[in-house]
This record gives sequence, C-alpha cells and structure tokens, in this order.
Amino acid sequence: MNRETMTAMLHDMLLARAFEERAAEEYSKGNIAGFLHLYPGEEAVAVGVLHACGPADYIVSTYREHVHALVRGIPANLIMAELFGKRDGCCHGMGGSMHLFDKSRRFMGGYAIVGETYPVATGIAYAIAMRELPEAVICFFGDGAVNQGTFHESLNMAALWHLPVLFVCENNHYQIGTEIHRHSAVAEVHKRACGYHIPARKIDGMDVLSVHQACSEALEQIHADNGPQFLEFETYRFRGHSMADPGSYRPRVEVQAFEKEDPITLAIRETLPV
Ligand SMILES: Cc1ncc(C[n+]2csc(CCOP(=O)(O)OP(=O)(O)O)c2C)c(N)n1
Ligand SMILES: [Mg+2]
Repeated sequence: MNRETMTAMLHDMLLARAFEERAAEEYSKGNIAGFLHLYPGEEAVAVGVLHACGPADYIVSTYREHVHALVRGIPANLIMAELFGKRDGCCHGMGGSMHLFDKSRRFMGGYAIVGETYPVATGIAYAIAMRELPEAVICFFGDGAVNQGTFHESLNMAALWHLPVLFVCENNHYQIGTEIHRHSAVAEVHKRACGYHIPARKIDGMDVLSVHQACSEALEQIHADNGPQFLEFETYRFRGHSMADPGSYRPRVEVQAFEKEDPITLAIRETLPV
C-alpha cells in the first residue's frame, strides 16, 4: 500500500466521522426529518472497500449510506443538503437520508428495504455480463439482511451465471436491537455463501488496511471473470440503530470495548510515522 492511498483513506475516515456527527447535531436541532441511520464505528468498511474500487464499478448501498456516497465522491454539501430535504441536494431533496443517488459516479442508490440491494446489484451485474464489460458491482448489506429471501435468490443467480458482483456484509452484530445469534441460525455470515459455491472470507472490519486488501483481491478475481465473491466485515456501530434509538439494549461495557478499537485511531497509528 502506498503512502498516498493510506493518507487518502485516513482523510476520508475523518471526513466521514465529522459528517455523521454534524448530521446528528442537525437532526437533534430539528433540521433533518424522518429517520437518520449513522455510520460512526464502521468507517473502515466503506473507506477500505470504496478505495479498492475503480470509477467503472457500480455501488449499491443501504439506508446507512451517507459515508458510502461521500467516499464515492458526492460532495459533502450536496449530501447534507439532501438530508435537509433541500432542492440543491444530490437528489433535489426528493430522496433524503436513505435514498442518495448519483448516476454519474455509478452510485446506484441507498435502499431502505432490508434485502433490496441484492436483486438491484445482481441485475446490474447481469447487464455488465451481457455486454462483456470490465466492470463490477459492489453490493452492501447488513448482518440482519442475510435472512431475507432475496439473499438466496440473488446469490444463486449470481453464482450460476458467474456475475461480476462483490457481496459485502457489514456485520455490526445487530439488526436494530436484536443481536446476531438471536436472529440468525448460522451466525457466521460468510459460511452462507458457501451454499452457492461463492468464495467467501471474514475480515476485521475495524482495520481499513485489511478491508482494502481483501476487497482488492476479491475484485481481482471478479475482473478475471471468476464470478461473484463474498466478504464479511466484522464491525460495530457506536451509536444506536438510528437517531430514534438510544441503543439501551447493548451493555455499556460492550460499547466501550469497541470504542477502544476505534477504526480511526487504528488508521492513524498505521498511517503516521512513529
Ligand atoms: C423488508 C424490511 N423489513 C424490515 C425493515 C425494518 N428495518 C429497517 S433496518 C432493519 C435492520 C437491518 O439490520 P442490518 O441488516 O443488520 O443493518 P444495520 O442497520 O445493522 O446496518 C430493519 C429490520 C425494513 N426496512 N425492510
Ligand atoms: Mg446490522
């Protein structure tokens, strides 16, 4: 990894944290309506994955997508204006927090329906395969989304037709207030992909360098026409599920333990000379 990429990734992680904390502040002041799902704690995943992608790759994200949009290059002021519902937002105020979109950057949307990203990403990957283009699709989803029927239908199709899609699970251990071992019969998410013969790995999602490397290797495989890949990133959200959720179902000691593993602190340690 060259120094320039490391510095750029650290910059984006700091920008992401500052953006989300400011969004929280504006929500509390009543300037942002509806739901607001924030990303502090999970920055290494979006930043590591998106820095490994090229401009020709497509991104499909969830409702927790401000940081994906930001790292993909949508200017912070256009995203914030969108959260405010303003006409000068990136979707002219018609999308709001959960529906950011920018076709010019191949950012194909945030989606509010859990499990919606798989068929959208698989469809785009099918179009790429039909045209034999050297492109890929990144499909983000949470640990709670792997129990949706669309997960199985999409992974089956992607594997069967060798589609160029990278499935990226942001495993933050919780589906709103329900911990993974209470909502999933198989809590080791990456093992589910083996049911469709999709190569899958579990990676430390708090370490941006590991995320970047795993994603680069997976994309190399996809671009070599080897079909879909699956990465599970273990991460943690420092805030509640949304601004409406105080997150009181999580023991304080658990949150504090993960806060000590802050991905930004780790990235600073890895980037700055000792
Ligand atoms: C089909 C569907 N069912 C239920 C919901 C309500 N819902 C919104 S977010 C969420 C939890 C998803 O958790 P996870 O996939 O782990 O993502 P995270 O919020 O942790 O990033 C649920 C159940 C929804 N949006 N769509
Ligand atoms: Mg989750």
